[in-house]
Amino acid sequence: MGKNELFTRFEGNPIITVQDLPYQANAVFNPAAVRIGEETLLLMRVEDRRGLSHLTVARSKDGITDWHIDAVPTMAPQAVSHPEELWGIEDPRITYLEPILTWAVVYTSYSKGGPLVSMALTDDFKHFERKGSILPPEDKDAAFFPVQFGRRWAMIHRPYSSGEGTGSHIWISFSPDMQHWGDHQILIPARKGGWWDANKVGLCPPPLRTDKGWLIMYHGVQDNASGSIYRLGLALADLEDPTILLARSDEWVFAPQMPYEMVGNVDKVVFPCGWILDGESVRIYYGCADTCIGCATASLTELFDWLETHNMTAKQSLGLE
Ligand code: BMA
Repeated sequence: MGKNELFTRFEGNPIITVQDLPYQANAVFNPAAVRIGEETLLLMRVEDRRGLSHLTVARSKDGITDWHIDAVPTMAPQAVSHPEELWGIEDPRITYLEPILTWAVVYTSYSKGGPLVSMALTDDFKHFERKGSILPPEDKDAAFFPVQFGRRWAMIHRPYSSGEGTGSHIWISFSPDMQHWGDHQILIPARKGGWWDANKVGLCPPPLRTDKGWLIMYHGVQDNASGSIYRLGLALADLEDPTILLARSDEWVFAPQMPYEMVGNVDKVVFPCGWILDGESVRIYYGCADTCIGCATASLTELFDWLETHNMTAKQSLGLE
């Protein structure tokens, strides 16, 4: 890649394709990612040949090669007990909930009424304790923060509003019990006009805790004559009060460029649902064109340096037409 690129793609990309699955499917993409001991675990969205999605686990020692993928879907939709999962479950994000020492998987359930936010808890990524729908349609791209704020859980999500003068913005909400959510407010608005993130924005991986604040990676959608382009930008929220946005990048930081990102089931999409901090290095795991999975790394210091010189505060962005 050019010398100004902050992220370096793994040269063996894509790291996982549908051919790597032990069973037939249409596509594997948009994975959540966590580190458990020495192992990297991906919870991947797999779209079957009916067009419906489920979640499947892949594990690897180095996080890049030699993936061991579950022989059957790890978490399949359960439409009988959970009718909101009728048309599948998609795009998981995983957060380790430090106060209760367990993993929360937040995912999109594709219900008859539209996509909504669902949640399950797990200790082993084999058994999932479903908590059902936690936010109604249309809402997706949600993830928990790992800690509480004033004894309340916090979640970022992306409700959809189609009315004129509104838009699809990133919101933050709070809950005393993980089930009932309130104090909803916009955290990162979609911009307008020609901006790369004018038409929609949505959280990508869960917020990442750093010394400088919660690092947020989000996708921005730009609609043009040939369709939509999904690119990635950065933002930073205050550690103590994540409703305060400290920074937001003006430019995108990662975009579809390689053939496997440009062409697929949905062209020109990069869509990470997980990232892993390894010392100074951040590794994103992303869906490529809704078809396969790629991996890219960046230096955390370089991301912060870049964000400082490309910072456009929330206030300024809100004022932009
Ligand atoms: C979004 C989500 C993602 C998908 C993307 C591009 O709305 O549904 O799952 O990768 O569109 O198709």
